Amino acid sequence: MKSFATVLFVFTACLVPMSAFAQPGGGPGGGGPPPPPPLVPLPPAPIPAANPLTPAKVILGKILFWEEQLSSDDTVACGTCHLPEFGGSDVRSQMEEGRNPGLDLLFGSADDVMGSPGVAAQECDGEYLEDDVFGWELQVTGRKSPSSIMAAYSPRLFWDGRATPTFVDPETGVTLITGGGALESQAIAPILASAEMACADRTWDDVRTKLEGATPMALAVDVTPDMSAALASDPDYPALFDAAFGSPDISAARIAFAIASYERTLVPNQAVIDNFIAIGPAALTPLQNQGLQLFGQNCLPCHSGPEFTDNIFHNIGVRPNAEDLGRQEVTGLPQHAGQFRTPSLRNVALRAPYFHNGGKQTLAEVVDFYNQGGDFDENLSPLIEPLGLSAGQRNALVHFMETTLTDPRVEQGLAPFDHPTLRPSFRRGDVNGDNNFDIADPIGALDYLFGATTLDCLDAADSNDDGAVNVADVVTSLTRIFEGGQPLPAPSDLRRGPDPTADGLDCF
Ligand code: HEC
Ligand code: HEC
Ligand SMILES: [Ca+2]
Ligand SMILES: [Ca+2]
Ligand SMILES: [Ca+2]
Ligand SMILES: [Ca+2]
Repeated sequence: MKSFATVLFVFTACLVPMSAFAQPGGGPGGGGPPPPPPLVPLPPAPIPAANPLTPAKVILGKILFWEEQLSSDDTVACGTCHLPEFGGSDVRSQMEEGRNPGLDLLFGSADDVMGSPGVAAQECDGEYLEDDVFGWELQVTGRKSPSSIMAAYSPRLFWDGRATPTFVDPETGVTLITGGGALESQAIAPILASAEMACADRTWDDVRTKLEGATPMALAVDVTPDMSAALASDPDYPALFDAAFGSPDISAARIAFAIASYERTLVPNQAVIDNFIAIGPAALTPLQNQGLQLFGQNCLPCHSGPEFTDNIFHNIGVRPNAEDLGRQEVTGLPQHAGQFRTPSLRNVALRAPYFHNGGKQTLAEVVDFYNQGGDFDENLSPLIEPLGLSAGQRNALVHFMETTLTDPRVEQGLAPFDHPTLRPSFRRGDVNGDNNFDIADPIGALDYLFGATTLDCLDAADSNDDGAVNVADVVTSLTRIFEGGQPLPAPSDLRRGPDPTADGLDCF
């Protein structure tokens, strides 16, 4: 057990004896490290003075965050990769479509990363490009998407911290925020990043022109009541920017200010652990209390405080450093090799797979990883060493993370975590939904047409995209399979994506 094994969550909100959390035989020994700060209620997210929170900015930011038209080809919103129901991250990281081949560029080897599909490589005139790695398919990010929820609490963002507290306007070069602006610094990155939302060489002029001509939320289903109210009085983007900033001009900095303001309102402080913070151990079951004690003994100082993170960088031995240098990529310092920012553990149960590479499927695998002192030891943090936990202790720790850290509003997508439904994504022609387009698909369509089966995604069966599924679609598919020619209509049989032409067909 490590030297701070006796360090506990100090609990001050009510008079609980320290022994309630002490490891048997432990106790505040002389000369040890200082105790961690007390587990106090989660404070509001910090707000930089240069970007005060206003309702008009927050609602504009919420609309922008859920706006698929913010991407070059209308297929990806920020929320596509950051869904509350998945803890502010992306369930596609559990699926083959979320696989990035990693450093060796080979799919299926140990350095693969389970990330998030963004847009397919494309010119800004709309022509798709064959990418060296992903071909005609959607490009996939090289890291797992960390949560957009709780991001407001970190002075630096991204796994490597490259989004800095100082926010510089990318269009003018003027420093607009001198501290506390990591969310603003972060928000401008994906909009011009080609793996995430952008065509090649996308500019802020492109983004501005697009938003000026767009009808906000035109592609969204189930727009939230607060969005509808804002759109009723300000039905286009210039009007929404006018309401938020006092003039209708759209700029990168204003987009960033609005999105950051929205993210600062996402405070997930209604988990079981918050009840514990309010009333003490009576809020927890015995197993949860045991898990909390083990957590206090083994997972601090890194996952500390009501944020459940120190927001700094450690190498905990997830992968060989050469695969992803992490913090060293930002600082250039070899002592930072393989260091990544500690994620908040709030809502962690919703967010599998885990770590910057999405390499662990379950929280039980994560706990086993810590129990053996990490998987790799090059430049390993001295805070990581084998823990010697029994199976029962490991189970209690997993149970604690699974059952006390999730805010039910996040899990259920309730306000302020509510959002429109993004359009379902499918591959045209892929009738059986196995993510391949081949002869099994028109056969499946015939089965459907002769009443032998039902289909989950009728849009996929509508091979010619005329809004109806019939024998003409079977012919279209067979022609494409046996004679080649043009890909099927967008999103095409070459890649997944939403249906650009609304119709009465359902897709789940
Ligand atoms: C295609 C998927 C994708 C899209 C689209 C996307 N993100 Fe992300 N997001 C990621 C990934 C992957 C990372 C981590 C990248 C890294 O650390 O290098 C990330 C990181 C973040 C972070 C930092 C969280 C942290 O703890 O460090 C925030 C905040 C965030 N994104 C918000 C947004 C916003 C706002 C948008 C839209 C403007 C957006 N994202 C669009 C995948 C995406
Ligand atoms: C030395 C600091 C440190 C200690 C001690 C530590 N962690 Fe972590 N934890 C991190 C860092 C850093 C990451 C991200 C590492 C990465 O992805 O490369 C992380 C990631 C995680 C994740 C994945 C979260 C996600 O969103 O992907 C979980 C779960 C987790 N830790 C739980 C624990 C538990 C349980 C303990 C105690 C047994 C523990 N940690 C101890 C620093 C630490
Ligand atoms: Ca690989
Ligand atoms: Ca198929
Ligand atoms: Ca059809
Ligand atoms: Ca259609």
